[in-house]
Amino acid sequence: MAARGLEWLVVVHWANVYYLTGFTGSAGALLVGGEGATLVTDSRYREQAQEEAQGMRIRVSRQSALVATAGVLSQRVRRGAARVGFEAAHTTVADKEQLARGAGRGIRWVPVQGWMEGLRAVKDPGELATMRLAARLASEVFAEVLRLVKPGVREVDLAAEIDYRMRRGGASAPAFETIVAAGPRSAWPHARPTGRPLGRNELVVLDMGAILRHYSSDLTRTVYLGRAPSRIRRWYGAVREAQEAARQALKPGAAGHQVDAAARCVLRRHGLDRFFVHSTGHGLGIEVHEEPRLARGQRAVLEAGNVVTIEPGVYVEGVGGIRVEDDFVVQAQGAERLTSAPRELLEI
Ligand SMILES: [Mn+2]
Repeated sequence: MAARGLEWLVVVHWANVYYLTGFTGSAGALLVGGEGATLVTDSRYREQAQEEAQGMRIRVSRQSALVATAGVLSQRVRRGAARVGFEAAHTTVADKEQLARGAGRGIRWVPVQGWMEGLRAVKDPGELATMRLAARLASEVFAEVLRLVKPGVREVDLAAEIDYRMRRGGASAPAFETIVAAGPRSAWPHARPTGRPLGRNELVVLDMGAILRHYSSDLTRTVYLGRAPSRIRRWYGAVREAQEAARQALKPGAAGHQVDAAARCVLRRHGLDRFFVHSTGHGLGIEVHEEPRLARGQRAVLEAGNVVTIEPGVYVEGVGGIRVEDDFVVQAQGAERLTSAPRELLEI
């Protein structure tokens, strides 16, 4: 803030507010500046804020958190000419206008981007311990649900079993809408489960993640119902090889695009790169998609303590898709895998 000449900063994105304060309410803003920071929220969250954001200055308002934040600013910025930062990626145009109207004249609004996300990208030992548990839960649920994967079972039934078991295992929610996609629909990377029953000789993609103690996991496995034809085995082998190449490229000092290229290069050698329609991976933490990104054009350099997915895939229209996804911690001595489900092609 000092480097950018900011006297104040308004943090509104829930994940950043949680990271900085511990507050999990869905309506709150953190006003940083003056002699410290103030968590501003509305009267629904009085007790929750006091319990979760201990040791912080908390201001509870009958108005919305945004209006109250603007009110605090208007009182504190009396002489005018204050520079106030706001989260450009998370403040809507309407929110920004409301802030500016309530805070009054004399404020210079400065858009900032990626500050808290940069802090969140490097996990401390406590966060890593939590993420190991979240990854273990997803792996255990996969192992349990595998017994239920058989012809005749509907995609929605399996998705419900996955969600239920994650919750029973302590998850507050799935980290995203669980994907169970069979047959030709497995070629849709983000298919929603349907009432369609699984059939014999089909690929099934299962993509699941748990939010455990506020941190996410993300795990994908692909199974084959029957004895896989040689073409499917070849594709699966190439995807696994691509994942392994990316894992080896995953180290402090490597750029995100280099890890992506390592996976893409393997699939190109197998003539499959045109079927790999998304990026190689993404950061994981309080949000299921966060910094750093493992994708084309990502020049940012990885650091020890980053947690990322590596999830190459091959999607062939009309035939099916294969994706294998695990979660890794970037470490100097080599990436640590957090998810533990078996990675060989499972034929059921
Ligand atoms: Mn993912």
